[in-house]
Amino acid sequence: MRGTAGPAEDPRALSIRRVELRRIHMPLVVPFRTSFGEQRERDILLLRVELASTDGALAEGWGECVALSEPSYSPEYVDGAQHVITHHLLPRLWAGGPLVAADVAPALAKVHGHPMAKGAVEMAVLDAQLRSEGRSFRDALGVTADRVPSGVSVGIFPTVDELLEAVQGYADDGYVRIKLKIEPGFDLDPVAAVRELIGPEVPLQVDANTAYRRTDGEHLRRLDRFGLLLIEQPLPEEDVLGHARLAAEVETPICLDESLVSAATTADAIELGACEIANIKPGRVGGYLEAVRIHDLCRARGVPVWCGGMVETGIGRAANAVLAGLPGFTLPGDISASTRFYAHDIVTDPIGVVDGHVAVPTGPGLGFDIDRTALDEVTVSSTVLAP
Ligand code: NPQ
Ligand code: MG
Repeated sequence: MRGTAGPAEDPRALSIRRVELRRIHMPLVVPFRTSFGEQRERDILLLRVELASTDGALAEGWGECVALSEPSYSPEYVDGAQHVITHHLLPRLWAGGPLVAADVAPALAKVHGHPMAKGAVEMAVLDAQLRSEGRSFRDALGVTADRVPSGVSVGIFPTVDELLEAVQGYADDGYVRIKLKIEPGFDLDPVAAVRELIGPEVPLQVDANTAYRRTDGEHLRRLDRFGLLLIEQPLPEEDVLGHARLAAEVETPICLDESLVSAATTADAIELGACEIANIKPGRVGGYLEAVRIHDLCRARGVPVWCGGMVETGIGRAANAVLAGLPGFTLPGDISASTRFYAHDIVTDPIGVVDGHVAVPTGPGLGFDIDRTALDEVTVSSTVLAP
């Protein structure tokens, strides 16, 4: 099941003793509307793994699954992720013996798809492994940055006036880059109004979440006049060729999000001319280790990358802030303060924005500490699994 650099020889190899699958409901401070729908709360699956080293020491690790409650952003959804983890992923890991985080993806490779479910499992193992070694994710990745620039993603509003009010609030919070969600019928006017509001210098970009069609090139070219950093995922995720044609037609750089499901698809999209900038979301690509590989290949090809967000809790937000410290992340990410979405986070030291930046966590593991009381308050179910 595992490659030749097998865990049998790896002194860090750990056995999974127990896995707790916890579902939490987190209300959003304001509804968040995108071209695929409006969300008012987040239904999130967390994994808590207990790993035992050969000398019997136990380490705990947490993973956050970024699947939404419905398959509207990507084919995965949280109930499906919980099912595939329970019935297809964990049984493969139980069968395989001691492991390190790098063994997880190879052990799960025979399961097709389900990157968000796989990524959550790998994340929990990675967190536990690093904690057992007393190491931070920051040190493991060789990140030297102490902080990373923070961007904010702003939803679709019923009126442009309401959008402007929201953007002004985020500008006042200090975010160094604004991303507007767009869709046909809510694009040119809101972008023009926001550009007018914030002035020509503030970095601005848009995200369509697949809402346009190949025939919309002429329309999207009208966005060129607003000096946008990028247009994110205008076309359906399968339409990589359409994005390549659009990139030739529109001056504003085309950035892919939903289309990039692995390092291989990213490399191909770049070669095809469809991906001038890459949004890297660890969950979407099967985990943080694949995300690092995508960072590396984009860097080698001179393609700028930035860290996307899935409205994570403090768990995913901490890990994303570390990842975004890698040198190829040359654009501000969707790593906003926890308070952008949540009144109460489930970690003791939620990500905050100071001077337009978030601190890169330096603590052991992925760099967060769970606030057990806060976590229990939002927990709606818990299932414990063991081999
Ligand atoms: C994106 N994220 O880049 C996604 C889409 C997304 C921060 O814009 C609840 C409500 C959860 C809306 C997770 C951002 C969501 C959500 C992800 C939108 O495409
Ligand atoms: Mg996006």
